Amino acid sequence: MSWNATVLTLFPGMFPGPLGTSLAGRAMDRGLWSLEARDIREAATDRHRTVDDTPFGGGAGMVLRPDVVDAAIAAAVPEGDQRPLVFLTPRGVPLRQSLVRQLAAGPGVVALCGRYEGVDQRVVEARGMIEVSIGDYVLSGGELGAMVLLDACVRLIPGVMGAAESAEEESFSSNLLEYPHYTRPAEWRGLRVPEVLLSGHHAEVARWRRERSEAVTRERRPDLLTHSPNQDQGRAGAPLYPADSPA
Ligand code: 6GU
Repeated sequence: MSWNATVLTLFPGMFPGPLGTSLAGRAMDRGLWSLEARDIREAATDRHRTVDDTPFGGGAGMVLRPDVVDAAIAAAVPEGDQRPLVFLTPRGVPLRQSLVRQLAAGPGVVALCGRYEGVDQRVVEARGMIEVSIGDYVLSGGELGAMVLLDACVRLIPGVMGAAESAEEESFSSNLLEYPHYTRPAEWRGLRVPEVLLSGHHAEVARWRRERSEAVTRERRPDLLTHSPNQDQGRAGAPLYPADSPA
């Protein structure tokens, strides 16, 4: 039983892209996960292979048609498929490690990549899609978002990371940014590694790291230290797929 990703996109040639190399690529070669990128355009029915149309109500850009997107999903997703359907869009809920953990623990994902101005909202709702954004900036399509989501999930699949890359202490596991890292040489261009790290006192090292983590989090991401509703995403008792909520 491996973890399976299906990506629906107008640009299937963008995949596997970076997911075919490094940790994710090796894990794919080892059969720990699979990726199928499917062209949404193959679900178009007219002779021009039309996938989009102008927005009702006017405005710029084009919108992916609900019938075409629905047919693309039907063709890609077998009856009874238990995988959640994730729509990558800048108007989605922000992607967090809590959601990544839950998706990684399941059977895989079906990822729909938006292009143009968007996707007709009726098919988004009719298919119960989870709308997810990877950050507060605008990308030209959901493909890079899908790659980010998949990379984050794949590294958590059992067997993908060795002890060397263990995810236990890293940023966001504890809602803190990581402490800084140092290696040899102990002095470089006159700059010494913090002495406590050379001391061999494990308890003092742990205390120093915790203090540095808290300081850098206060400085760069004070929002991580205060409660926000989205931090409940994925926690016990909280909904896996929250409805739209303010950022
Ligand atoms: Cl998932 N898609 C696009 N087009 N823009 C984004 C995004 C996704 N996440 C942040 N910006």
